[in-house]
Amino acid sequence: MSETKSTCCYCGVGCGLIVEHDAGQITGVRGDPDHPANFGRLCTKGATLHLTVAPDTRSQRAHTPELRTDRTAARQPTDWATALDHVADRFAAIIKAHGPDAVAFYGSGQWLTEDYYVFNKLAKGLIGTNNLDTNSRLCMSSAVAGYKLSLGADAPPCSYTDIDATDCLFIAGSNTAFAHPIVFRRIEAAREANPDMKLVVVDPRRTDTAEAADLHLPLLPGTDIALFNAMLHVMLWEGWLNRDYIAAHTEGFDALKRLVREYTPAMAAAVCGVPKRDIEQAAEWFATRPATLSMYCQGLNQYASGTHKNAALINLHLATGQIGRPGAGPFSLTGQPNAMGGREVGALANLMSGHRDMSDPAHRAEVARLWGVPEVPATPGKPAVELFEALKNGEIKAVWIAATNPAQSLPDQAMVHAALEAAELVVVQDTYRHTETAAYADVLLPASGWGEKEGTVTNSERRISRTHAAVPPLGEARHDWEIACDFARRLGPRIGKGDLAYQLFGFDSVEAVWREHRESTRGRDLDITGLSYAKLDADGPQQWPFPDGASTGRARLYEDGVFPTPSGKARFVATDYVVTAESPSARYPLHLITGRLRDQWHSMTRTGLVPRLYNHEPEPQLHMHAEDLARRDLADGDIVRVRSRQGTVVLKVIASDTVRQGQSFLPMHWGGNTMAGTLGINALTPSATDPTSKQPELKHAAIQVEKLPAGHALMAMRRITDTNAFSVLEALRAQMKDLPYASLTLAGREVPVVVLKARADEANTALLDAVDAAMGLDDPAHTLVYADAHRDVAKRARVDDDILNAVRLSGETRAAAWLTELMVRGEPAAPVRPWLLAPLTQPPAGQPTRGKVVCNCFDVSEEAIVTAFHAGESLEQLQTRTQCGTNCGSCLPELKRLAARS
Ligand SMILES: Nc1nc2c(c(=O)[nH]1)N[C@H]1C(S)=C(S)[C@@H](COP(=O)(O)OP(=O)(O)OC[C@H]3O[C@@H](n4cnc5c(=O)[nH]c(N)nc54)[C@H](O)[C@@H]3O)O[C@H]1N2
Ligand SMILES: Nc1nc2c(c(=O)[nH]1)N[C@H]1C(S)=C(S)[C@@H](COP(=O)(O)OP(=O)(O)OC[C@H]3O[C@@H](n4cnc5c(=O)[nH]c(N)nc54)[C@H](O)[C@@H]3O)O[C@H]1N2
Ligand code: SF4
Ligand SMILES: [Mo]
Repeated sequence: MSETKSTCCYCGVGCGLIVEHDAGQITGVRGDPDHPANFGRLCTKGATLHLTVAPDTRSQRAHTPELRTDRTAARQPTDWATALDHVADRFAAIIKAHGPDAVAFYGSGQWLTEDYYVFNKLAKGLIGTNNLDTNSRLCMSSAVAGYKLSLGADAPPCSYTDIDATDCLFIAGSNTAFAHPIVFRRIEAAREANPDMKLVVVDPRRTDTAEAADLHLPLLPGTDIALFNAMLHVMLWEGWLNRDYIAAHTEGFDALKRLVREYTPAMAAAVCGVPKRDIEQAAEWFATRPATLSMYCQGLNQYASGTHKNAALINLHLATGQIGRPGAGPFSLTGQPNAMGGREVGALANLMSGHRDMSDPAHRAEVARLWGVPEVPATPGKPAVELFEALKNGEIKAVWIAATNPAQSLPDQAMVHAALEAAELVVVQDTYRHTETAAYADVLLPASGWGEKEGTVTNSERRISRTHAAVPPLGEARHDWEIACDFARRLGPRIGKGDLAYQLFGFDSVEAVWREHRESTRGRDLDITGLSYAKLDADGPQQWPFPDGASTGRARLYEDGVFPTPSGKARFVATDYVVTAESPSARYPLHLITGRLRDQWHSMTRTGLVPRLYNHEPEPQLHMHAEDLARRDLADGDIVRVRSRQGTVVLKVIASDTVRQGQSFLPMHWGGNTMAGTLGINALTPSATDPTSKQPELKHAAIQVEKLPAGHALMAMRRITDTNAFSVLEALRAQMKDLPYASLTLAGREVPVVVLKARADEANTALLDAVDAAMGLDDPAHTLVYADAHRDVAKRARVDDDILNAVRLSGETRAAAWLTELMVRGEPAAPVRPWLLAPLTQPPAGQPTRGKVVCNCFDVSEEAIVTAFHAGESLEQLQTRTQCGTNCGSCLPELKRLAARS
């Protein structure tokens, strides 16, 4: 067995890991004890990475290029030369006929820095269009715009070590416990070491992060600016401001002072829906604790007021001088593993390499000189949402999508799907082939993925880590940067730039790409000319800036109070609060909030392959307050139709005490692969964007909820020991598209159980036949059958060697939950055999149900934990007995909450 150091490809915490592999197969992962982001820890997602590349998942990988020249036909496997020549022909023809802005690239914060660099140069340098945007537009663009507006440059000034040094941690719009778990482990450790440290959490929902807080401000969605302005009002009134800092290092305070005069705590209490004294308490701690660190993420960024939400929070740091010191500063948590790299490379439609400014002719000339091209285009390209709108209306004719799944993750999915339908050419470059977007690809290009890639990534704290390939790319997959170079050299001659293309894209290694990027940072705020691959390998990950001659990177920026603005001073931004793009109304009375689950990553292309990652939240569910359910005559577990102004989804509703009355929550992860229809949950979200950052308001919509009229219920489960679970999923997906309701997920641990829940308008023999075939229930010799034609009830089950391996219930599905549980556990079926096809809601005596799995590492369920607490066991005793929460720690916040409540 061999080991290779690399990084986790999920969140922006940027944990280092050690990949274990044997004969070209990755067999395990563990945290890298030497990596300064995680010191050996991994969360549930990082710790299961090897399972996303297990042998049985290979059927889901893109192996070979695929091509179709006829839209109505299926793609056929082809070779790289044919695929790339075809795309080059089409791109060249479109560019000649309609100009370079008729093509576009849509990339990803999951690219390595080198991948971004080459694609950026391809679009902006060779083709001459700024139509290159990425999913970071949905993620960090308001943070970028906020930093630039307030501080003059896009540079998060803090480090993870500031968590240990702070006296007040102010978390706004971030569910750190779920979305940046290893940062949350550090927060827990820091609070243990310093019990005086205050934790304030600003989030409409009572998340696990909020549950841990000393003070939770459950404000109404979108109202953060009113809260921050009121906190400043209190600070002013109480004399808690740092007048010296304001005078020496900032400008624009007077305008802000005038503005916040009207933001009294009473006014903000009414706007935000939180008690006045909590606003005063938050202001006091923020201003008067020796060091205050804020952490924020999509609860600020993903609003049409996202840039100003960021700036309003940074105002508080500037007014109190809580910046540029240990434990103090505004710390935007990056979402994706390398969104930071994309910012450095300038891989957004309005950015340029090395934090240069597209509107500055001198900066454009510098980039043109670096690349060796006559000029780079001056007009910003189309940001994500506009890019897809332009595709829909024909202004953009061809799109190249890489390492992102826009047919699930963008807002207003009806528009996005129509755009992909309307495009003349869709190229999709992905590691996996089952994404919602790949369904629209005319050309599918197989990319290497996690564990196969060589290069660099930058995490939230500006720290650059090396990724190393543990195994070669699967099949004919190639690295993203290589695909871009090969394509550029094919396109060049076709658009009269043959020699140039060879000059620009002659990189002979990934390191050659990186060295060119490094040169683009010389003399800039993010200067990394003192680094090399060799140095990063020898000395470990380093923070930027790290200029030539430096011995270390910089842990903290702005310690001297000098900011990269024309005056050298930071800027206060006076901004009023604005309501959400969509306010609740009589027709759409509920706030809908979207966000993340602990164990799923985005559109689930990878985490969705791992059965145990469904155990914490098993299926698409709308979370609602019990009173709101009661008012609508809804019960926990009902199937509901959710409508917004944009669209409709149908899913299960559950009662939850994490949302306030009048609000609801939907995880962002569920798309057309897991639900009926093709659009997923972003059918509901509006395409309204922030005017500065162009980031869409993905966090919020206004909705109505009503019970789905009863139809014909269907439920089918298959325990997979004899075939590939993913081929079963694929067969079922084809069946569920047109159903009024469907949920298609996995359950289990080592042995996956495929779970289909659905409603049809009426009993449907063709559907049942197809489901039975997929579930292995079509062999009469091995199938128990029950049918009551009179009541339209028909059931089947299959037991092999006393193990229940498949069930299908049609017309009456009461026993579904305990049957699924029996299959997950793989326990003998004999004791319950007479009842397998009976209409029993509860299992016959003696079969406990166990509910959701809280600790995924040691497979400990909520039921078991609550039972133990009720029996008087302490948290420590429980942990000694079951080990729950002692490995990755992702479930610790929940364990503590369950302990506190019993
Ligand atoms: N498990 C997991 N972790 C991830 C990811 C994942 O898919 N799964 N994705 C990664 C990525 S790319 C990102 S961008 C990050 C996102 O990380 P976070 O932003 O922390 O995660 P979210 O759950 O999207 O949203 C955070 C919180 O914002 C709250 N919120 C909603 N509206 C408002 C508001 O108006 N004001 C305030 N103050 N709060 C509000 C929501 O209730 C939610 O709890 O997570 C990263 N980490
Ligand atoms: N309603 C709502 N919508 C949201 C959000 C929300 O909070 N609410 N959050 C938004 C945010 S912050 C984000 S970041 C987006 C994320 O949305 P997406 O980027 O669309 O989501 P992913 O599922 O991460 O898609 C990444 C794709 O890249 C592929 N991939 C992985 N590694 C590689 C590689 O090295 N090369 C190539 N070529 N492909 C690779 C994966 O298989 C996967 O298909 O979703 C956004 N959408
Ligand atoms: S916190 Fe989890 S998902 Fe994020 S980088 Fe670390 S292991 Fe990966
Ligand atoms: Mo993100």
